[in-house]
Amino acid sequence: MVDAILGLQWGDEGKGKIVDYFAPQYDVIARFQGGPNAGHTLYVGGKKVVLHQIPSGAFHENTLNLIGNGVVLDPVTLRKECDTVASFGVDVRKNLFISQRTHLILPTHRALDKASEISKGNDKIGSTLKGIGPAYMDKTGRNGIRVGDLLDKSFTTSYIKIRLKHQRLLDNYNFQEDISQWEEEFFEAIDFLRSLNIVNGEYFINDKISQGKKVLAEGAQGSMLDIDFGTFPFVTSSSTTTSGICSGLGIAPQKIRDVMGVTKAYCTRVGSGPFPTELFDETGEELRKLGNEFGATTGRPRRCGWIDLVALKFACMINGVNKVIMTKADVLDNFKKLEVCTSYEVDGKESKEVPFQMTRHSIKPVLKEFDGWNCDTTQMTKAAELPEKMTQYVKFINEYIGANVSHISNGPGREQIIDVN
Ligand code: 2SA
Ligand code: MG
Repeated sequence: MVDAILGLQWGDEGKGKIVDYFAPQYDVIARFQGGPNAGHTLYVGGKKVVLHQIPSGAFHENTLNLIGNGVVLDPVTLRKECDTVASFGVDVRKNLFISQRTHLILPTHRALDKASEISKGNDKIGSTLKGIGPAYMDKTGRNGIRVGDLLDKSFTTSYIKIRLKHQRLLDNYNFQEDISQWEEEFFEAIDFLRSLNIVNGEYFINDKISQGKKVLAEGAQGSMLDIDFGTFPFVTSSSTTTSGICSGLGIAPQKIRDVMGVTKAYCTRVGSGPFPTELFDETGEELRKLGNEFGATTGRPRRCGWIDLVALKFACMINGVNKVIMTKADVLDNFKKLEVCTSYEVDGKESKEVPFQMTRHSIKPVLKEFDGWNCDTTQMTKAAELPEKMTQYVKFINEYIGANVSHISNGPGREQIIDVN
């Protein structure tokens, strides 16, 4: 049996905290896509930890963590992160497993990411510059190197071959950067990676499922950044939606039970691309300040706006979401008025659908206003304590998207989450 937790917006919905909260109910937490572009923030014993490569179950003693084949892995980031979690007493040699089919991010992938972004000028994607796009390009282009290849004698030859190929591309971009330091770190990290549990991920996960173990698939980024269903080309390069779980772990669709979608009570986006409900005024500024909306990986300020129910309903449809977890509801505690987007005006015509190409249309959000609840909800622990106006706000969202809001998170702490079912 497999359940999933994934983002329904443009990432940063608070998946890390939610995975950490549910982790004790599972035996295995598995990442199925993305890479060090992810920034999953958790609080462990009051200390903030941001995970990029290691699944968010790392801090639970009896939970195994799998980096699946659908992930792209930067050995340097992984190594640093292993040191971080080890400082909390976690033994990665006992609870971390890596699929041999996982593709590696090479130093030249990072350089290519940067070169590509520079070449795009104002049209840049606003990538995290972690080498994600180029690494996935080498996977689909059938050039990449996989974790299992590290165990083979031919690894260095394959590395030199692909590096030469990349150098020609970088020359084409006229991009120059000394990556010798990165390479040194990379090879040290490769040696470290060889000492970890490299497994046949498909058998690993399916064996666990047949033994009756419970698996939680942990998504990174969000549905609107999906390579197929997101706001292309302003997306990431992986399948962030439910379908990515099957291809990114090697499990059959019938094995997936609950799909828990995470959404903020408002909306943010980091990087370029369309964002119909974006606020450019002091309300947007207030959301950024109160919500501490800065990239967990890059520190970039996130763009902020009202919750977009058109996009949220679309994400629920694509993912087959049956439970919605609403995070950062407390960030709205002090707003007198709230708005939610119930349809788009696309080229002057009202529509409740996400259009094929958001960028080519002028999209105006049609907004419905709600009264704010204007009280501190951060100490509340039961659904019955929640202010009536918040309940109304959530009820409206619930009915619109046709999925059940099961939990409301009212602060960053592990204990700040309310079961509203
Ligand atoms: P990339 O690096 O190729 O995946 O970038 C492509 C687009 O995907 C966006 N993206 C993200 N959006 C939100 N959160 C992400 N993770 C970090 C975080 C981001 C950060 O948790 O805060 O620290 O800046 C993430 N990763 C990728 C990215 O902004 C591009 O729009
Ligand atoms: Mg994040």
